[in-house]
Amino acid sequence: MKDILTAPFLRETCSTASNMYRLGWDERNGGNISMLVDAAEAAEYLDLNNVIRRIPTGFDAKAVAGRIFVVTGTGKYFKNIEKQPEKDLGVIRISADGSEAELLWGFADGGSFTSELPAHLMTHISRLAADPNHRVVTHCHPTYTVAMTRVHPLDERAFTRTLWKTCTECIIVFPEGVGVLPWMVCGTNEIGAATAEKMKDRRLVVWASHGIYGTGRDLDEAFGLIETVEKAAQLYMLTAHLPTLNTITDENLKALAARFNVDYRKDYLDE
Ligand code: 2HA
Ligand code: ZN
Repeated sequence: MKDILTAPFLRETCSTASNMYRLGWDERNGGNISMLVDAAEAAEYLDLNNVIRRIPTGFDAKAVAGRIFVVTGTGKYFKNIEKQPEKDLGVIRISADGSEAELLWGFADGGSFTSELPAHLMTHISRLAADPNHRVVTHCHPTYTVAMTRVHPLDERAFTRTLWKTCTECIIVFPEGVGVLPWMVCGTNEIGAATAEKMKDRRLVVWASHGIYGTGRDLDEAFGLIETVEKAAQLYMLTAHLPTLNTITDENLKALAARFNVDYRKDYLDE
């Protein structure tokens, strides 16, 4: 059996958490990460028959029964994950009936998975239906994105258009646009279901006055999506109070989409 502390799925989760912390997106215990791990890969590092503890999921997660995830712990600080992954991360498998998480490794101080597990698992279910190669869900509190939700209308079309028009990369990186939820109580099945609904045809959902969810086939994709939204939101917040002399027009956006061959959300641009 190989040493799990050398497993790429664990090392990449640690380094992503550190990056997010250093960018100021994960104050205190803010943010969470979950990533699907192939059973064959997990079996190189873990005895999959050895369940350490069983933790109720709190909702019906049957759609991902038997799937294995590495997931951040509740109350854990992203700042510390790289130094103590065995306490701050867990490797869990969803039980056959979807009601329990079977702990296979981690949460060594008796801890549990993130309070946002419903939003994570429901989002995994939505994204897997859209893309069988989907693997990662990340949540964090990027400063300018959250600031933007305080001063910009939360209408998804308007919010996406502002981001697309703020810097050139946006329509290429997230042509499907961003979903936006009004403020809701976090950590609940309700916000999980609302997030997952929007994730059926998007990889990004903003939570007003809270943060953002980004998903992808790997940690780089999920991280890069959030990073691109945050860059645009920063540019917006730096300039929104000044007269706008230049912008990216709808015609410009169509030309970009054609040049980079991206299937953008057509009704988000004017005729
Ligand atoms: O885990 O970010 O949304 C702390 C949070 C809750
Ligand atoms: Zn949060």
